Amino acid sequence: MWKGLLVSLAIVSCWARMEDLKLYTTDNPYRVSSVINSENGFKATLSYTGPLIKDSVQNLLLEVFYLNDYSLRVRLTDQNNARWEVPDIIQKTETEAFNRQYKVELNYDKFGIKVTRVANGEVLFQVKPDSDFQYNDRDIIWPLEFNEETYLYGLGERVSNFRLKPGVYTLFAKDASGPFDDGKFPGDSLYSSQPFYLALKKSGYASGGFLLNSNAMDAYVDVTSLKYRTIGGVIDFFLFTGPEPEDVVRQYQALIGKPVLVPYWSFGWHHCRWGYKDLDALEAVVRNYTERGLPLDVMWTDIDYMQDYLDFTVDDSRYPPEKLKAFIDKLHANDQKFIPIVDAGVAMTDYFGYNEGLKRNVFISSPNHPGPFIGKVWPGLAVFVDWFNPNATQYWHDMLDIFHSNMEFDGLWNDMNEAANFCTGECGYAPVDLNLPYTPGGEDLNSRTIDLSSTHYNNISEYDVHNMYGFLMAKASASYIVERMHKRPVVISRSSFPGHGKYASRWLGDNGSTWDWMRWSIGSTFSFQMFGIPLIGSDICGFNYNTTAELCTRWYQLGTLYPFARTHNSIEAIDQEPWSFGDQLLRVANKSIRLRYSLIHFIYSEVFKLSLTGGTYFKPTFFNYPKDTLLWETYAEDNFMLSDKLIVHPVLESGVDHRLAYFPDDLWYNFYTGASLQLPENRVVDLSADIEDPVNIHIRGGSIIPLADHADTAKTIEQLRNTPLTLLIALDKHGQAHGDLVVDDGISPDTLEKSAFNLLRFEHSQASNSHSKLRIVPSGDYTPKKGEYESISRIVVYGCNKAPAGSSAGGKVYKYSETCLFEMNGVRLDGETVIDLFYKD
Ligand SMILES: *[C@@H]1O[C@H](CO)[C@@H](O)[C@H](O)[C@H]1NC(C)=O
Ligand SMILES: *[C@@H]1O[C@H](CO)[C@@H](O)[C@H](O)[C@H]1NC(C)=O
Ligand SMILES: *[C@@H]1O[C@H](CO)[C@@H](O)[C@H](O)[C@H]1NC(C)=O
Ligand SMILES: *[C@@H]1O[C@H](CO)[C@@H](O)[C@H](O)[C@H]1NC(C)=O
Ligand SMILES: *[C@@H]1O[C@H](CO)[C@@H](O)[C@H](O)[C@H]1NC(C)=O
Ligand SMILES: CC(=O)N[C@H]1CO[C@H](CO)[C@@H](O)[C@@H]1O
Repeated sequence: MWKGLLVSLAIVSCWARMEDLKLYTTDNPYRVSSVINSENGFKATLSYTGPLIKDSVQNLLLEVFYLNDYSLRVRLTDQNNARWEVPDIIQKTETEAFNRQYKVELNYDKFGIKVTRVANGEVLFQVKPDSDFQYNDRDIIWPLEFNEETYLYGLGERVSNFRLKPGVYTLFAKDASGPFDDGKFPGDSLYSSQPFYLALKKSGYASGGFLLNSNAMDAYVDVTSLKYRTIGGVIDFFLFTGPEPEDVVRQYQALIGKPVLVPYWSFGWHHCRWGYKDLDALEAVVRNYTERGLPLDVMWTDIDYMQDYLDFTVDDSRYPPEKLKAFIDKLHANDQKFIPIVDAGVAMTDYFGYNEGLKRNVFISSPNHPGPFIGKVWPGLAVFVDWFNPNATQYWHDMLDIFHSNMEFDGLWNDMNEAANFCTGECGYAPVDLNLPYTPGGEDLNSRTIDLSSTHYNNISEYDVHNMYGFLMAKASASYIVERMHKRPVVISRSSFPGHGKYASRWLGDNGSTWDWMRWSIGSTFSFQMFGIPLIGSDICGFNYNTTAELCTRWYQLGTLYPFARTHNSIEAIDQEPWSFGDQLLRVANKSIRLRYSLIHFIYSEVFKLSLTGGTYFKPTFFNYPKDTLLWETYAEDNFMLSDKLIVHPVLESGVDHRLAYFPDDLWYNFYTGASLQLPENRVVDLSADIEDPVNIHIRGGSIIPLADHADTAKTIEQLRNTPLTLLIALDKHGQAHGDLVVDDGISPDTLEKSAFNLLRFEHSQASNSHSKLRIVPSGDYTPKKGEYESISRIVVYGCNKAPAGSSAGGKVYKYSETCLFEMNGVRLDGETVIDLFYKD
């Protein structure tokens, strides 16, 4: 692919202004030589000329690839020795760049690279020749300078404000759902490593970057810069030019894989709790839902069901096999699903899970003795599957087969997969001293996890792959569901790594039942949307500590709009089932779940589309209005948008019955009444928010949303596949609107490959003053089953300023203040259709 031509590049000997030079004390010791240019990039050699440091890599190979017009890859590897590189994450893409949106300059004398945006000349990033760039064996610094104030997001996982304040952020997977992370030195770790950032400048232009590296690292965020400091691997850096935040996210997800298609049912209501000690308790919960007329789609079970916490086993005495089978059969007969937990640690005891794993040699090896590494989790001593061993996936699938024959689950919950370990390093041994020149997070990396000196198949070191454990476990669980159950995967994992969303999903972990944690869940959800894991949410009402009636009630109003909506609770906390706090919570929980139900076709369709295009569903409002700086500075995370159509302002504090809400400059209608919002000059509106009222939602002018009829009485979302739809049309100022509906079977794993779905496009436009047209344009090959998504019952128009006079479907018409209603007599949804709507002139 390299043409082998020696073409001299524009040499810029000194970009740095004099005052910048003072910022750096180190002199980058690498000199550039042998630059070879090609159509799709260039490569060069970097030779170390600095003082003798044992660890410095002497000769680096620099490779720059123009991946396409929007994405650039910069690789720096050791020219003489192989180093650890993350396998199998990057999607194969055509290398095509015709109209590159970026310009690359290389500094020769001392290594430096500068990438600017062609459109406006702004610096997307540069590594300055006088920066503290370094490439030592176990201490690599990749310092990015943005030249002006830059807002940074991402770099997960953490509980923090969405925008990362200047500070240090550790990327090392850990079972520590830690406290609020404000970047204080030495940095905090959480369950995942997600080394992707989104950068936003005052110009409103966004870019993004991704360091493909699985070693422990710190990210130093500053006002105009970001520095990655990793303890191994290589520099394999990707730049995305946007220019809007949503573009950046799509460009990133095209690289790491678009989100996996999850089943329709996974968007239903999920119930879970740690501490339901026997089958009777699970049965009582399901019965309580039914008796109270509350919908329930998915019942879960935490570690309680296991025999002595052994993976793949069920405690026969507390969950008698016959009765358990009848319980799950009944769930299935009622269109409900069942998800159990499966933990990472396999008990080191004489049982099939352990014995079979030994036979197939699938466990991670100890650095201290021959045989598997021994940690400790819920069952006591435990060993851990080495996902790099070619036997591992088949072992995992075979074990899940045994489990599935005892407990017919529909999805899997993967916990403790950072991997968590109650010992520091190997139990019974001192942790092996890593003797690191630099320690991300400042704490011994062996603390409460697998000793980093343990080894995997082919002598891969845990040191290099620690951050991938949860991702690889979830991937193996997902492939079980796809390959052996022939269904779309629902795998809710605690740890993740880039590429996770292509296979599996997430919840936000063991949060606390506090107002703060409820608020922080919004920013965390935004982050995971960027990381490509749309099916995510936090435990509604909170996990640790005791919730309160008011917090729980407000959390239902917010949480039933998370992409993944589950209540879950710790064994140590007071009850928080919807019936645990009297009638008010019960009423609000019921109404909130049913509000979600009414939106289910919208939710499903919008998240489905992400599997085709990438992008975000539950997003910061500024993703839709990137030029509105007030939205990113002041109002970034007390509100959110669902797709580009609904804006939500939940109540996030105690003791209030109204709240201030900022709206971007647009046309907005009250979602429930259709009243158009009158915005004052500062566009801040005092919204009433009584605790019994549904959460404040406004629909953006120009949107069409399909609403499920009978959401007020359905027992499961499955029933809503077979009820008519109401189309809600919110007009923009030109009388136009559009929206989508995806129709498919909701479960097949090969829907995308076979194109077995219909994407119905709704387009509303004005034909004359008294006549508008709603065009329904289908595309795709799915033939609905009888009754499925059959008809439109009504069309409701927000912003119609005339009285309706009738429609081509001949039904009755009504006018309520600013809202018009057309009864449609069940216009069928098959084939291309045009519906005429008439108004009195
Ligand atoms: C089910 O409801 C009953 C009656 O309100 C209550 O006593 C019981 O604790 C509930 N069961 C569970 C598991 O919440
Ligand atoms: C929940 O809603 C259903 C359907 O509207 C109703 O039948 C039931 O009584 C409600 N339950 C509670 C507790 O509000
Ligand atoms: C896979 O398992 C078989 C036994 O089933 C064993 O002989 C073989 O060594 C294992 N392969 C590896 C790579 O560990
Ligand atoms: C395994 O890797 C370690 C360091 O990562 C090295 O010291 C050792 O020699 C390697 N062993 C083999 C068998 O390649
Ligand atoms: C939660 O409430 C229970 C029962 O009132 C109490 O015993 C416990 O100490 C509380 N826990 C916390 C963390 O406040
Ligand atoms: C605020 C809060 O609840 N933080 C807790 C989250 O959960 C972890 C345990 O999983 C605790 O260590 C934190 O204190």
